[in-house]
Amino acid sequence: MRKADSIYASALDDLIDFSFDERVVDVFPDMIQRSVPSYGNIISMIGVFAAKYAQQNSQCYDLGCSLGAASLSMRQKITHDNCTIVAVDNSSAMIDRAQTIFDADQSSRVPVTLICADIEDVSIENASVVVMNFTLQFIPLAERAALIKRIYDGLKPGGILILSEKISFEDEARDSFLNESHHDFKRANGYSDLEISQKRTALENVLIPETLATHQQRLADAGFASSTMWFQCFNFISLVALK
Ligand code: GEK
Repeated sequence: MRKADSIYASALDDLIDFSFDERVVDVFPDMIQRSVPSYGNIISMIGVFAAKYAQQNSQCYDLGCSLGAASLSMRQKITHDNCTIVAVDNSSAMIDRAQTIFDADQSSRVPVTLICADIEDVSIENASVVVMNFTLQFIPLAERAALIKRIYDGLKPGGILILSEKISFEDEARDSFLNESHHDFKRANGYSDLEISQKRTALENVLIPETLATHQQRLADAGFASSTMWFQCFNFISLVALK
């Protein structure tokens, strides 16, 4: 059974910045399902996109893989020969737990290599699909353009980047309506006002959202031929950028 997330359920004297530690790993599947609208559908669609865009003799990357849900989804759908998945996260607690999940997964023969490293230190090469499912938002702003460019350079022609992010809106009224709607969604999933506000404080310096226009301009600047928003719910979006 999924262990319930109650990390922010009681008042904490000292709200330190959010980190993906052992405590978070324990409750991560519950936390992300109850916090990210349509998380399960997004994961399923990553598999569907990978089935279409993965290429023979290439690599698929899952950058900021957490417990490897996107890699599992890709693994179950990819049918191409000699296609491998490289899943990267800089939280050793996440990678250790993900390793036990993949060791137990018999659903496919597509090899998955789990790497505990900063995304910035991992070279991206011979890639047909790159996934950043709610990860770029944790990368320092000043480093995002270079990372996207490196991903573009590492993709083969016809390859895609699937980029999912929490975003902000220039229009203040729209921004607060969608933020509030997201908080309503969390309330409906059983989070209390205290949990919502403590989590927001803990994420404040860690998760930095940007506007859709900023993301799309950065993708265009890197060279992507197109970027299409295929998913939006509240302030959560996912794009497919095509090389
Ligand atoms: C999913 N994609 O389930 N290098 C490597 N990993 C990082 C870095 C970095 N610089 N910064 C953050 N992370 C997953 C969900 S969660 C999103 C992604 C969320 C990792 C961090 O350790 C965490 O596991 C992940 O990115 C973000 O589809 O929790 O909102």
